[in-house]
Amino acid sequence: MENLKHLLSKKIDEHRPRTTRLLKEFGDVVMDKVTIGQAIGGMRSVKILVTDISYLDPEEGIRYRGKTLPEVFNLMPKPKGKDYPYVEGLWYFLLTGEIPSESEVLSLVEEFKKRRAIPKYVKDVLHAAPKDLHPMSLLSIAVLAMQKESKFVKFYNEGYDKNTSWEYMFEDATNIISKLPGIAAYIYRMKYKNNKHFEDNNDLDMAGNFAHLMGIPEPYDDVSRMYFIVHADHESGNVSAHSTHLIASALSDAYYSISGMLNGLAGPLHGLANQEVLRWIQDVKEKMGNKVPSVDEMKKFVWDTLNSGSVIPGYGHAVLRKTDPRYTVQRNFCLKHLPNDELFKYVDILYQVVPDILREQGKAKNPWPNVDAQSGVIQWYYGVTEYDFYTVMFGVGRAIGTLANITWDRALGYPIERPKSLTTEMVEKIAGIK
Ligand code: HAX
Repeated sequence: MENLKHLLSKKIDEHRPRTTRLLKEFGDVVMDKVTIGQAIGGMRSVKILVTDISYLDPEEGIRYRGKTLPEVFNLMPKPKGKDYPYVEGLWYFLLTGEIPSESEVLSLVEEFKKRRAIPKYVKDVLHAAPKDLHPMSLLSIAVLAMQKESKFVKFYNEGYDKNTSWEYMFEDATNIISKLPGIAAYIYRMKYKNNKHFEDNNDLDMAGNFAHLMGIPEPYDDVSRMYFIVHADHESGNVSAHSTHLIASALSDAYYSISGMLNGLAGPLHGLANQEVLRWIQDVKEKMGNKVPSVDEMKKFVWDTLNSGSVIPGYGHAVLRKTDPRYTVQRNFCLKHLPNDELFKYVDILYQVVPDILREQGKAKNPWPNVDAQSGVIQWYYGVTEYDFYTVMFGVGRAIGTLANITWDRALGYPIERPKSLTTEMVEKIAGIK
């Protein structure tokens, strides 16, 4: 951990003059213009945020620190005999941009183990919540309950120094990531498995221990490694990443920021889409009397959904204009591990029919599948059939990227966010109609 902090400190020292120079010497250079359509239409495509953790190319998809997902999977150290890398290594990589060595990852694995115990009061809070509360709300509440642990708040209250404030954000962030998988598994077992829990297994890495706490055998540990890594980051402008950044910009600590991030992720147009996909497929299955539909039957079901005014969950994207590489990674996993699974066949037929239908309908700018179209199928196959829970695991993954981002926000001294708003009348004047 000291190695990681030392390297991060060096990277921050090297980076700061770049940001300072851009601000001081080039602060007035125009990066983009804003149209009325963008102001009213969710600020789509306005170039207004700066991050080096990941970049989303509309045609190619996500790159973490300049590397594609297959490159990340290939280059990062893996536990012996496993197909997917240590998730702990991703924390190192996203923070520093350097692929860690095996010993660097192993020291981080040990550090995460030291930090992963869940405070008893968090469990008490979870048990006190209404029984029918959505697991995303439970996760958000659990994170918020831990806010009293914030090292950043203590540092702020005892005399704040902008220069070193990132160190306290980094501490809080590492604590949150270490604890989140255990909290997620606790919520799962509390809600769906008669409140029967397992103890942490100290021989296991973060994802291995998560699979163990969920009570699901191999290769679910590898599924979890893949799942947490593909969901970790998707640039800064999506709802979950932007909420984290926005909340942290008020010098709110990482607990407040991640709790808010989870609330944004819980929206059906964002992270909840993966549960919606499963709910929707179950609906097709029921209507088809449990048989795999023909292409024509599936086309009819897709059109019926669109004509009822609903979106096709798992398809479309605000930035991407091609099949999401996160979809492809998971599709390849399915082709290898569950090619004959019935739900996978449904998803496969949807891949054959939905893009053409969305193109024919002519509304969606991107007719291709996104990350959420495929992920639920894998979870279902390994026994996690409670699809309300899928976004919780998305949230555990997403915390890694967003926490790396706000650690760097503090390091680079990003100020409080405060865009300007206008009244409709002012916009009408700009449009020349008033
Ligand atoms: N099915 C039906 N219609 C769709 C559609 C879909 N999958 N995707 C977009 N459209 C529609 C939009 O609703 C919009 O219609 P209106 O003009 O009537 O409002 C129109 O096409 C233009 O939308 P867009 O510009 O292509 O897409 P947006 O940037 O506005 O929205 C969304 C992007 C991802 C929210 C959208 O594609 C959608 O609702 N998809 C389904 C839900 C989903 O899969 N969400 C997960 C996205 C990935 C993610 O963030 N995961 O966390």
